[in-house]
Amino acid sequence: MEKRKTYITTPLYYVNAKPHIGHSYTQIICDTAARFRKQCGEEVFFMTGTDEHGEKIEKATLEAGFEKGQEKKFVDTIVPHFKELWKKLDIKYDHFIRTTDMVHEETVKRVLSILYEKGKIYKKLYKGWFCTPCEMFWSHIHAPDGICPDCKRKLDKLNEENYFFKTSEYQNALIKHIKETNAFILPDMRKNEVLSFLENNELQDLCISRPKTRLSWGIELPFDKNFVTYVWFDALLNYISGIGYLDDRKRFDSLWPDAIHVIGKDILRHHAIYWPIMLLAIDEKPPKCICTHGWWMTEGEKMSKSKGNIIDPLKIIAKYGVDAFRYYLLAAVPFGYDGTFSEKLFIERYNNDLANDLGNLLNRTLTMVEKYFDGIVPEVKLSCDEGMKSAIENLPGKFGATFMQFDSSFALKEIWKLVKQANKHIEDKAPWKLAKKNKEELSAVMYELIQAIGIIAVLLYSSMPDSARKMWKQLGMKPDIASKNICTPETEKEKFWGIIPSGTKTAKGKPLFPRIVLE
Ligand code: ME8
Repeated sequence: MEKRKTYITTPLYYVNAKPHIGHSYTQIICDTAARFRKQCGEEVFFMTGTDEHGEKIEKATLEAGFEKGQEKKFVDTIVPHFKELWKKLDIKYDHFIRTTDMVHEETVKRVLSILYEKGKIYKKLYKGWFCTPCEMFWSHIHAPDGICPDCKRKLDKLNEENYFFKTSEYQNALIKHIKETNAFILPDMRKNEVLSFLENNELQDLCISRPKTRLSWGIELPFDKNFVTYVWFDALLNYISGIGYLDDRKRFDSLWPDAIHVIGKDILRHHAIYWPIMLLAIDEKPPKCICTHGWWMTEGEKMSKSKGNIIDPLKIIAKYGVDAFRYYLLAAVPFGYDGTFSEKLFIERYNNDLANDLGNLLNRTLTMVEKYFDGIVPEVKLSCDEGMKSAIENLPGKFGATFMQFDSSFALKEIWKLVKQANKHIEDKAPWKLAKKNKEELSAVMYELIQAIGIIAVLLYSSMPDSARKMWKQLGMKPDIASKNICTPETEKEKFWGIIPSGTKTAKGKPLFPRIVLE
């Protein structure tokens, strides 16, 4: 059997338009989690991709001037925009899956056949509400006023024969699973939301088809060529089709037990209700964790392609750099909550956290090591400052505990506590005065500051890979920072003290975070 690996996924984004800050956020969370877990010695497989079938895409194809039947040609023009942005954002995924990939289409057909043969899929006439933008059916109980409970747009009336999946049979099994599985849905407020929905509503069977008379761009049902598969039923299966469910069971078994889906709260119900039920119905386990973040808003509204209020991440990156952008998204909002993106807020945080706090600490310290010790990290004869030492030794543990739960904002705050403590240490000790009277104490202070920056760089690597690498280089360190193992047992935490050995030749470079001056 292959060694077990942590398997991290993003949603598969619709290719009806270019990606924006919201999509970037999910990608950055996943990339950061994958990098950090690798630093902790875990093996990780990180998958992302695109959702390419369904009504939205068919409509976008025609709007882009392509003809009906040319959907694949259209999506082929959009996918590179996603890949280009992920490259610019320094997103290191292991596999990019497209729902038009052959192995995915075959997997969807296989699962449909299994469920059909098991008697879990049946045909009936559907009369009721349908939300075209969300591709969701709504009963009169959930939408008595004809407005979509999710996107608040007007619903369409539908009267049509379709295939349904017996979702309702699994309602109790799912409630049990959610209650009994620790950290299945994160954060807790989302778990409670799902449980309350399941405990207060009778699940409706899920419509899993669309008649070809209405939609032809999709995967044909293996048991009825007059229908294509509902786009969500198709897309959710990517999480297993991409890791060998159909063609490489060994690989699948090594990855599926530790599957973590990172999603936005808009698609929680699909992931926390329909998806686990689909898996239970084919005798597979639900994923290990569904990790749900909030929304980026602009002017009080969710940023979304269909509302046309998006901010282009490429413009922000071009102006301020990729790591500043990554840092802002990861630090500004506690995991699970909504955040407002504005350039003003971005600049404020950049100037405070990166230019003032971190940038100053790095520049001042390296300048002093250069000035007082010819750029060489000094030997220390005195006993060191216990406050600095214990803050440095305890930081990785504190940071890791929250970071593993995806709370990057909280975890980064822990780093900034040390940044501020180190800056205060400089003010308190006034090395420029020590230089005149006490070289031994000066050595100790410089050593302490360098150790603080060393551990800060290592812990920042997953969030700001390029800047952390540059910090590491300025500290004079040669081996790749990505390979610096940070999850050592509690008993070994003193290893973090001395992470930058005495005698290392530092190499102060250009300031990493120059202040942004508003015109
Ligand atoms: O829903 N704030 O694709 P999608 C934060 N194809 N995150 C946001 C966001 C915002 N304003 N807008 C989008 C789909 N996102 C389906 C998924 S998965 C099997 C199928 C992010 O292109 C967030 O991760 O509409 C959200 O869940 C996802 O993009 C929706 O992307």
